[in-house]
Amino acid sequence: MIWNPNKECMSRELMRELQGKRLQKLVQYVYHNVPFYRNKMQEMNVSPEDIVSIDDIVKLPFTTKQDLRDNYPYGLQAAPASEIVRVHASSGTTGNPTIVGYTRKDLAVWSEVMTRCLTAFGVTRDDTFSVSYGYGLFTGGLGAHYGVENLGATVIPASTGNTEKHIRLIRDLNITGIACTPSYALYLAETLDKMGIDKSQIGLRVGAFGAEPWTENMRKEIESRLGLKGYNIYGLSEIMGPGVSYECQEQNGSHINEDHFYPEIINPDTLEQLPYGEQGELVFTTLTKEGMPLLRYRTKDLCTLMDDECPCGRTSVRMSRIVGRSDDMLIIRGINVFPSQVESVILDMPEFEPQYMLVVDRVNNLDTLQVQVEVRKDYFSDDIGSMLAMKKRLSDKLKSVLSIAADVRLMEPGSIERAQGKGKHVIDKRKLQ
Ligand code: DLL
Repeated sequence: MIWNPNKECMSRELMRELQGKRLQKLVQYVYHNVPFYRNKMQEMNVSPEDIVSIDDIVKLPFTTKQDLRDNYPYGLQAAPASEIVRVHASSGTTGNPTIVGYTRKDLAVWSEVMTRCLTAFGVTRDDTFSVSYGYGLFTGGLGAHYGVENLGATVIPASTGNTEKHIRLIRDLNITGIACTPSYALYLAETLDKMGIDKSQIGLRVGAFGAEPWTENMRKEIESRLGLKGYNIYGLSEIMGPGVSYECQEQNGSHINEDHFYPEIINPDTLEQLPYGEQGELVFTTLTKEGMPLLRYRTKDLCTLMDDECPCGRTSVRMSRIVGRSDDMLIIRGINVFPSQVESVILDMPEFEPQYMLVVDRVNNLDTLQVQVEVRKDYFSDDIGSMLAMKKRLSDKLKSVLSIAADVRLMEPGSIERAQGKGKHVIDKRKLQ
């Protein structure tokens, strides 16, 4: 099923025309309402009249997270305060949080794009759907919530926490769908085991997983443990929240809601736009947003864009999985390491739980990488020989994938802290020194 074929299946030509028109309007709007953008454009000698088609987007300035911080809290807001009906905030680990204000129309667009996602995942009015992203300042909970209601399915605003009670509700209310982070989905599976409930006793059939990077192996793991089909959903608060892009039944990349969020890939060093198919940093322009519209926002997320035809009938440009964030990438002894590479290796080996932590440190001026990983109960033993052999198997695989040696620490099942929201997989002690 396709929620809005008019937009999701629009011809490429008409879509580009629509994007061009919307960009023109957007540039006029921010030029006249956001001094930050007016100043930037004047510095670059660009006026709103220079923007005629979507290809002119390259003439416009970029926006970074730092710009949002510098203009905290409302400096980039374009709509008057009286038009803002909701505010979300994304917590950074450092500095000011990012504040995002939404007008009534922004919220309607958000519900619409979320409904497109849920429909692509196969959710219908007959489903009972648990939203287990955190509610509150985080966009996950309320963003997904209004999408489910707009679709006409029944929403259970479970949020996170209280997992045993949640599992009883999943069983007793015959909940068929769930939206949560992949980390929380795993935690749910573990709690099911602990409670002695088999997946055949619950009716979950579809999961909308996102808010953090995850791998194909992680998908297989969650699917087999919860007995559902898992779909990727992507988004970020600055641009809207969940619902920027979504997988269809083909699961060959995520369709971008391009009539609202215009994607580009750039080389993060030269800032040049890259052609489809090349990996780089994802950049979005909000084509229709009123509250806090952004021009060419640098997400720091690394991926590729694809515009080949998708058998599902949607014509929108698709993005690959996020391979990592440019600020998540660890440089260890000069080599680029992404936590997702380690996750892939671990999940490929039946001996390990999908629970791991990378601890990076600097000892005698040399970077060190320790990989802590939990051994599954059935594989954990007192036999030192077999444990050492297991450790060596993992060390060898990591070495061949990462090109650097990692010090593997085998941990007891259940010993690494579980996340209910976004998982944490890296402790970089070099930054703490
Ligand atoms: O995480 C919005 C969201 C909520 C998306 C629920 C999907 C589901 P932020 O807290 O602003 O917003 O974090 C945005 O999370 O730039 C990515 O680095 C990462 N991210 C989000 N979805 C995915 C995904 C929400 N499907 C940041 N795969 C983004 C990989 C993701 N990374």
